[in-house]
Amino acid sequence: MRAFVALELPEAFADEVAGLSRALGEICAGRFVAAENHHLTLAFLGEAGEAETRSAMAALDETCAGTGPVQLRATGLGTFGRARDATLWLGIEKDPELMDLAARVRGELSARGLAYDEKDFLPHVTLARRARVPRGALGDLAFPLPDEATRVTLFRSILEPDGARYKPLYTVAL
Ligand code: 2AM
Repeated sequence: MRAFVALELPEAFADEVAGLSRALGEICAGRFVAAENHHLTLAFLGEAGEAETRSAMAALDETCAGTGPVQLRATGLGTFGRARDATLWLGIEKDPELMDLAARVRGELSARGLAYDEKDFLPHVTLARRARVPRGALGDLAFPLPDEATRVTLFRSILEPDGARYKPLYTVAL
C-alpha cells in the first residue's frame, strides 16, 4: 500500500482551510483536494507492506511520546511547478517544534530501516493539483487563524480515478 505520515488539521483550522479552498476554486481552475483530505505531510513512505506499516506505527509511538501540540500558522499561498499546471498549497510557518517533529518522525523511520521521500520538509497543505493560477493579486482571501495540531496519523493513500482518498490507519495524540 502507499503510506504517509501527516498531521491532521484541527477542526477550526480545517474549516478555514476549506473556506479558503472554496474561495480559490472561484478564481482558479484545477483539481481541488476534498476538504476531508486536507493534511500536512511529515513523511511520505510510498509503498509499504504489513511489516513496514507496523514499524511505522511504532515509530509514531516513539516520536510522539512526551511531545505536545504543535503550532500551525498559515504563511500564504505557494506553488510547485508551472503557473499553468501547478500544485497550489497553503504554506505553514516553519515553527521550530513543527520542524523538530518532522525531523524526529523521519529519524525514527530511518532507525527502523524504513525509506521515505527525503526531499527537505516544506510544511504545506496541498489545496489543488493541475491548478491554473492567474497572474497578479488573487483578491481578498481569508487565511486560517493560528491553531494547534494534536494528531499525527499514518495514512493509507488509495488512488482512485477521480483522485486519491486517504484512510487513517493509526493515530497518536500529541
Ligand atoms: P503534496 O501535498 O505536496 O502533494 C500523499 O500523497 C501526501 O504525501 C501528499 O500530501 C503529498 O504531498 C505527500 N508526498 C510527499 N512526497 C511525495 C511523493 N514523492 N509522491 C507522492 N506524494 C508525496
